[in-house]
Amino acid sequence: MARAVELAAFGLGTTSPNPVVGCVILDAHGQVAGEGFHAYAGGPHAEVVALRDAGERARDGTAYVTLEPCDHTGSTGPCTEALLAAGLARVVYAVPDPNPLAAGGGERLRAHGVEVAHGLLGEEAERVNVAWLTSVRLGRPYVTWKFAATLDGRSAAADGTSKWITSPEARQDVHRLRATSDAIIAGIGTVLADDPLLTARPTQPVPDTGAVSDAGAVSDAGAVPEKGLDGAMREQLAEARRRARAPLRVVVDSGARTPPGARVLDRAAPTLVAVADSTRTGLQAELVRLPYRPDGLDLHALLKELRRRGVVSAFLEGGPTLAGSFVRQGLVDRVVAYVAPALLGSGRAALGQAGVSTIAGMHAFVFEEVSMIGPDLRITARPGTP
Ligand code: AOF
Ligand code: ZN
Repeated sequence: MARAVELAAFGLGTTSPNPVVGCVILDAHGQVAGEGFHAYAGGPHAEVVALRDAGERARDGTAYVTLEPCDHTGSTGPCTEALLAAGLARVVYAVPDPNPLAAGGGERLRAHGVEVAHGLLGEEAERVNVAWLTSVRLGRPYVTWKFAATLDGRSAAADGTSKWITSPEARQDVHRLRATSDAIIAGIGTVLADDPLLTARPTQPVPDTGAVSDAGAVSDAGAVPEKGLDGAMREQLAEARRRARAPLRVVVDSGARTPPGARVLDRAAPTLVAVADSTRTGLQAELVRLPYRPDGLDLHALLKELRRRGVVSAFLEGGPTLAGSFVRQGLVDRVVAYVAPALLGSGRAALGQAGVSTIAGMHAFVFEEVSMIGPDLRITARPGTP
């Protein structure tokens, strides 16, 4: 199952709106007979790739799958049927499928005499697929808020200058995280102040599954992503990359103040500008109109719309005000902080108003991972209490 989780991670960044799934098949003697992962939506499921690899050796064998095998006909046929046809004796899956359309595979297999078990390495399999699982369970994309700050938590100096707080290595790491996201969100404040491109421009291969099997939590610069994949899976990965689309850029801009010449509107990637439903504008951009609340655009409505467009993972950057709104509304699933070894003592805080006025109202997080990226720290945390 550990290998299946590792295989699943090869799909990070290319499977949306589908999950990442890995599968390993052992023959009747317990020897590895086949391996597979799901590489792109519309492509074969992990189980089918592994069954093809195993051929006749799958008979009376065991399949280890990170997600409950599907029992539906979507863009491909049900994996339950494929597993039954191949004559598997046992199927072990890590996480039940929360998608009501596809669930029930475990029961179906059992009903046909296959020995079924689940829960093995559930936490690991959950972690690698957390974005998709969250998007299905909550009906909205998984949101990662990223910021860069000094040791004293400031993202800009008193005069507003903010460029290059963190190192080139940290910025490169951000590009890799962007590349494994389906959408990159920024507020109008950031667009006006920095005129960012909001595109993913990684120089290292993506996804890099070297160390951390987390949704987009990639590290170990320079690792060869295809390492350990046989020919068929390499082809799958190559096909997935050919089909990969640039992340959707989203500007939260209630008053439609995005300048027509803003770089975020260039042709490098699609862009969506979210405006208040009452805003009148001639802005030449794809607009989505959302209800306006006293404290800004309805972010739940924004996320719902993004999910409708197939966004499973969203990367929130740029703008302490917008980040504060997301945090206040409980819409941040993960924080990735790049912390530079420097002090400012004054200047803009990384996070704006987040609805907290007393310590009891603090938003509690638990640290998940910490590593050095060049001279900086990268810390990831998720909501919760230890
Ligand atoms: C995948 N890959 O390896 C497995 C999935 O539209 P389809 O046919 O691709 O089906 C997508 C659903 O199938 C998906 O939402 C999930 O519930 C289930 N399992 N999906 O994309 C896989 N095993
Ligand atoms: Zn399937």
